[in-house]
Amino acid sequence: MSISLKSILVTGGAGFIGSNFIRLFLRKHKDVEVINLDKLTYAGNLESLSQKGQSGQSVDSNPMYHFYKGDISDSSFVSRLFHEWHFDAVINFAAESHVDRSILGPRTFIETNVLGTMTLLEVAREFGIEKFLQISTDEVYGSLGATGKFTETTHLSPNSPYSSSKASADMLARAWLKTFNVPTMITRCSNNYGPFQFPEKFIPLMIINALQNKEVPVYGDGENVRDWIFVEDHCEAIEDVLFNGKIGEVYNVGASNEIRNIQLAKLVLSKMGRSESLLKFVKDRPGHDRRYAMDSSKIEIDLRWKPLRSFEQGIDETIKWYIDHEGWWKRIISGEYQNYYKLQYEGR
Ligand code: NAD
Ligand code: TDX
Repeated sequence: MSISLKSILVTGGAGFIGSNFIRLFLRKHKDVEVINLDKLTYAGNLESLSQKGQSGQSVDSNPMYHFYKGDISDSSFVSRLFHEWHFDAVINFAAESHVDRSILGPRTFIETNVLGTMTLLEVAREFGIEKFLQISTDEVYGSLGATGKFTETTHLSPNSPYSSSKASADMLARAWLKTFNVPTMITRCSNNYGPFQFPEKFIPLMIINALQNKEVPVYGDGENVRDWIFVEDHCEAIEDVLFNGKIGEVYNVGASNEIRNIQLAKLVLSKMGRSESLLKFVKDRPGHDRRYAMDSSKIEIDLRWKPLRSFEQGIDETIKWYIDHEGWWKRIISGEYQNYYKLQYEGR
């Protein structure tokens, strides 16, 4: 069912994927008000919305864009926003998103990813909306062996506090549709990479460490496989699901780019002209999922979405972006992130 929209609530829009989504959405939909609700945790960065995009305009100078600092778990705050804006749709990106942090401290993952999602669903139920899109992940399916791919009917078997909180949110989205008729849909995407990704995630971490001639930590034997997608391809899939997705459906999103971590690390170092001697094998992540691979044929057939970037193009563009935006990541790594980095890597 295609819908027409006047205003949408985007939660977590100051994060990596949310900020890329808002930029793309405002470029393509000039008559829709976009309201960004973000708590600005360590991962939220308003600078990601103040940088000029392809159009030469920054998101935060666009009159159709509005920012509110707040917590998706705060029901009275969320209610006030709904009251003010009468949203047609909600896209819930807001989450604690880093697996390693969920191992160090799971509580905020449950508070935001589970209770926060429930709060949004409850308020959406009270006010009524056309669509509620829950942004989920391939990690809810657990880990694959050497062969096979996740489909939308694969059993959910999350293995980390992060993925179990995301699987819980997916179940809430399902239950609020079945029980209360809140019009939910879910997208489950594979590993994203691209501009504005927080430097603790593998690809930006490697690029930034290589730029500084620092070691690149590879967990375990480096043979874990991730299925990488360029962030704008994911954002376009979300846009397609928002307008044309069917209520109650789950859509897997991936670009069929399975790469072993060690192979990826060597590729990034070689593209950056750095020696493989920077690679450092470190203690493995507890419960580290071995392999992810997505079957995206449903969204490709039903909504005619397909990824537009090859991995080669996307990784070159990403490396260039981090080289050209040194100020963006240097301001992050000189702040709170320092403490996390020490906690995470000391003793590995
Ligand atoms: P991110 O960590 O970069 O951004 C998360 C954003 O949510 C931040 O701006 C943060 O401030 C905000 N936030 C956190 N708690 C909040 C709260 N209680 N209330 C309001 N805002 C809050 O994450 P990301 O990589 O952009 O991921 C976005 C979404 O996509 C997440 O739901 C994640 O699970 C999902 N996802 C990510 C990937 C990936 O590879 N990064 C892949 C598949 C799905
Ligand atoms: O320093 C590192 N060394 C390393 O070997 C880091 C940070 C990661 N890794 C490995 C772990 C994973 O196998 O690289 C792979 C990718 O790690 P992350 O970038 O931390 O991503 P991942 O754990 O796969 O989760 C990501 O993709 C799915 C996002 O963080 C999630 O939000 C998303 O749901």
